[in-house]
Amino acid sequence: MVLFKCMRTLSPEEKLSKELDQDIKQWQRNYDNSIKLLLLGTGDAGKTTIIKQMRILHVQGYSDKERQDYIDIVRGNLHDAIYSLVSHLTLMEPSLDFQDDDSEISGNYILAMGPHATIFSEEYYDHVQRLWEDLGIRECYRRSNEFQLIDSAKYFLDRIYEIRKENYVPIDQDILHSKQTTIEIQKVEFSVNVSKNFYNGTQEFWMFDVGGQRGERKKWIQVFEGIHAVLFVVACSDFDQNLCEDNKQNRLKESITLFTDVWNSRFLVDAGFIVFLNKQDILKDKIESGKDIGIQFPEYDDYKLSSKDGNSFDHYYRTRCFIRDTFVKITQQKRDNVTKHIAPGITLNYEETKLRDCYYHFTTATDTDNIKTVFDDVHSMIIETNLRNSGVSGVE
Ligand SMILES: Nc1nc2c(ncn2[C@@H]2O[C@H](COP(=O)(O)OP(=O)(O)O)[C@@H](O)[C@H]2O)c(=O)[nH]1
Ligand SMILES: [Mg+2]
Repeated sequence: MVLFKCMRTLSPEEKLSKELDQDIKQWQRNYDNSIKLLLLGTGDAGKTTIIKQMRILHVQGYSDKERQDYIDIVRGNLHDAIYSLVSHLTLMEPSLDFQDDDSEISGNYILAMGPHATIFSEEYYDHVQRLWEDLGIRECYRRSNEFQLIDSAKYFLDRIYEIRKENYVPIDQDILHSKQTTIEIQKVEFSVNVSKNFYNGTQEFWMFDVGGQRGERKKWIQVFEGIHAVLFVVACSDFDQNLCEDNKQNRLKESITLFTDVWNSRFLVDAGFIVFLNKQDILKDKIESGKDIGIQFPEYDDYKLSSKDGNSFDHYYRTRCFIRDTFVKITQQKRDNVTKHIAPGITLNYEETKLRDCYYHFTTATDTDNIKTVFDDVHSMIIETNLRNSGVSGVE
């Protein structure tokens, strides 16, 4: 009788239900075996760019079809850049002007298209090229911290000769420099080679990307559970810029406040923390062109490098150490009381004594070689910590 029951043919519904059970079990196995990383940070810090680098480095990169999808995004970014420059030129204080009448005609042409244009003619690109050569527009670009301009403005405007071509196909660098606001929570899965003794030589990673603008942050809580490490991304070059969402708030200060909240979040007390001090290329250019972080952060004037950082007088080096140490200080502040939910309905209140490590890397998210090097370190550190916590040691 039992044998007969086992061999009976399953109905379509039973078959479907069994398949679903197997899918769920497989998903659970994958979930349990993966190391889960969560990218956090304010809007435009570089989170999505890091996800793109993982696709380039560890997944199959971008197909021709996916590259086609970036054509409109890149051209939209180019328009966003020139529109912003032209519309702010005459509003600057002290005010700026076009170099000559021809540029002014080109400027009016761009303004007449509005900020969200999507169709661009040959005539359009001629106007943009003329404007990008205009000395007034260049000066406006130099002062672009005074208004909102995308970070990749110069990159795309310098590449207009390629971008305007009819048969233009975005290269990896174009994809990495492009910007599109993240709204949905996104996930990229990839595997990394580890010692053959563990996990058959590979370790699976799941990396989550979320929107960073103020309005998007309430969605973050959905992905906090089971996270092994938070990668907190900071745009260091933001020190002299204000937020899109709130024109009075300094962007780097917003990032510091957000980091304080995330570091102290009771939902993330068990997660490892790694801070990516990002946009080092832009930070270096800014400091070398004479900008001074001491204007927005007066405490910089009395800042002393610690003995391990040496005794450098290089402004860029000192600035990046100053920003890092500002974050270090937050992690060293004593927390008086921690509330932790250990099970539904059961809450523990205790004084935090556990020392938590936080790791720091200086990064340029658009530079694939740099991200590869940094991630090799990050992967080994996370795998090692994870294995050590589970009582295994000796990772390659
Ligand atoms: N030059 C430079 N641009 C960067 C860097 N990181 C990100 N970007 C650019 O900054 C913009 C916003 O980055 P994105 O990854 O979308 O930020 P998110 O809002 O944190 O996801 C994009 O145009 C990126 O290409 C960097 O290290 N250097
Ligand atoms: Mg994003």
